Parts: sequence; C-alpha cells; structure tokens
Amino acid sequence: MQAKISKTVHSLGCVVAGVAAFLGQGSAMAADAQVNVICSVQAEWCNMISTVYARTTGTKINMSLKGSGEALAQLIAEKDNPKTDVWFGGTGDPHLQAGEQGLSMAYQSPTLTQLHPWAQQQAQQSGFKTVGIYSGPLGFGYNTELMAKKKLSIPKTWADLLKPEYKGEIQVANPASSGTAYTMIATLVQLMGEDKAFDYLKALHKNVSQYTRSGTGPIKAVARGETAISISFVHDGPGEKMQGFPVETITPSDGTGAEIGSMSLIKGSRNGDAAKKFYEWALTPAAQEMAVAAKQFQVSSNKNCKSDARIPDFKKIKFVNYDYAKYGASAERRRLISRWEKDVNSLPK
Ligand code: S7P
Repeated sequence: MQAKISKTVHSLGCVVAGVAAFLGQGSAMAADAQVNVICSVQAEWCNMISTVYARTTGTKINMSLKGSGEALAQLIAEKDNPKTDVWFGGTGDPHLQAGEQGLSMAYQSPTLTQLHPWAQQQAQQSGFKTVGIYSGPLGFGYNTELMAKKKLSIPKTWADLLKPEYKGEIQVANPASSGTAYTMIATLVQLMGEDKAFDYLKALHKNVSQYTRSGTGPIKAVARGETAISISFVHDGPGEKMQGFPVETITPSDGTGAEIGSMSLIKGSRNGDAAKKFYEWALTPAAQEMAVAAKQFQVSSNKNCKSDARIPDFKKIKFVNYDYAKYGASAERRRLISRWEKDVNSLPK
C-alpha cells in the first residue's frame, strides 16, 4: 500500500514538473485568481487537474464533480446567476445543449488547429460554445470471473444482450441523468432506426437489473462483481483492471457510437479571464496527458498527445455515422428521453 501511495505521489510530482515547465511557472502565477469548475470525468483525473493547475499557476480551483446530465441540470438551474466558470468533460451532447440554451459562451481558441478534426467539428457546430477534449467508444464491460462462474457467453453484438441467459445480469445508466446512457439511445436509433431501437430497448429492459444514476456506475459494479455485464464507455475499463478487478471490455461488432467529451466556458461567469486561462491550459498536450496518468483512457483531442496502448484503437471498431448536431439538440434529447421513460422505464420487468 505504502509503495502504491509513493508511486502515485511520484507520478503526480512528475506531472507537476512537466506542466510547470510548460507554463514557465513564475510568469503564470496568479495568487488571487480562482476558477469554479464542474468536472464530469472520473474523480482521480479531476483531482489531478485541480492539484497540478493550482500548484503550477497559483490559481485556486473550486471543483465539483458531476456526471454530464447532472452538470447540465445544474447549469440550467444557475442560469440567471452563474456560479460555474468552466464545465470540463462529460459527454458532448449536453454541452451542445448548453450552447443552444445560451448557458455557454462562444470562444475560439488559438489552439483549435492542434486538435483532431472531430474536436474542431464539435466547436464549429456549436458556434464555438464548446470544444472536444477527448473521445471514446461505447461498448460492453464484463466481469470475467462472474461470467465464467455463471457460464455466461461474452456478448459480441447488441442483439446478444437480449439473450434470456442475461436476465438480471446487465446494468446501464438512466438516460434522464446520464450522458452515457443517452449516447446509447442515440447510437441505437442511428443503428436500427427509431422504432426498432425502442423495441430493442423494451426487450433489453427485461435483462437490466438496475438503471444507475451515473454512467460510470455500471462498469464499477461489474468490476466489483455486483453485476456481470455493463453498457459503458470502454475507455473506463482499463482503469478498473489496473486496480486489480477482473474486467474486460468489448465493442459490439454490429456498430457503436462514440462520445466527444467536451469543455465549455460558462456565459456570464464571474472569473472569465482565469477561466479562459484554465481552458487554454486544458487543451495543451501536457494537461491532456494527465488523463492516462489518472488511469483514464479516452483519445485526447490534441494531436500532439502521446498515445498509450490501453487507449481504444478506433481503427479496429465499427462505428455508426453519429450525427452529433442532431442528437445534441435539446428538443431531440428531451423527446428521446421522454419516449424512453414512457415506452421503456414504465414497463414491468
Ligand atoms: O471516464 C469518465 C466518463 O466515462 O464519464 C464521463 C461522463 O461524466 C459520464 O457522465 P454520465 O454520468 O452523465 O453518463 C464521460 O464523458 C467520460 O468518458
């Protein structure tokens, strides 16, 4: 345990040193500045960003951790009196909705040209009210020991998840609170057509033991042996595996969707200048490479980031041609979620 703690402290020290070198330390110090950030990635990454940024710039980060759906709900609630300056991470669809609802502010970063085309496209289609900071595919997580013990076969396609052998064995998040689960609905609608997708979701309902509040809940439940299978972003698998849990992931061979994890500056925020500095920093390779240091394995949006073998290889995955603008529109999200509540969630198991 002691060795593990020292290793973590050492790697944080290396990250701080790297980022300090990037910032030129002294010149970037801003002792009185503060930034209020909603962070929608996992805690270890949020904490690392906050610690490193505060240590290297002197800017205080007040960070609150919230899943994508919950973050959007908070920003809507504080619209007339924003308390948040930056929304960091979380699935891209709610960031697009925040832009559409006038919650975020247009800003064209000079770093945009260093980003992958999908990240730039996310910025352009929102009128520069958000930007892609990472991407990752949706798939299935499974507990290898539990699957073997229960003699369950590994699901390879969306259709496989409907097998009667999986009754009560699957967890997925609730799309009303989770951007991950909304990505699943939008993916299935694009893969099958809307009516067939809802027939599919009704059939899947019989095998789902629990709709969790947060999108990362199901793969954590898989890791801990609380359920055999999850519908999750596959980049969340390696971090659980590194903690010693028997988790593997797979992407459905019939096609899947990917999120464009995004970042937005909040309109009317109190710390606008400090927020822009944080935003610019978050687009640099030094900041984005912290994801891997915090055991998060999305593809970073800055093309100059180092790659890592645990990051899913997009070239090996079959994707639907995800229409981010259409499924990121508020009316479409509301309509699909209320159809899911009415047609699926209200059904008995
Ligand atoms: O690894 C973190 C991650 O999977 O969680 C983010 C997001 O907050 C999930 O939010 P929901 O609870 O709303 O589903 C993803 O963007 C990210 O990849």
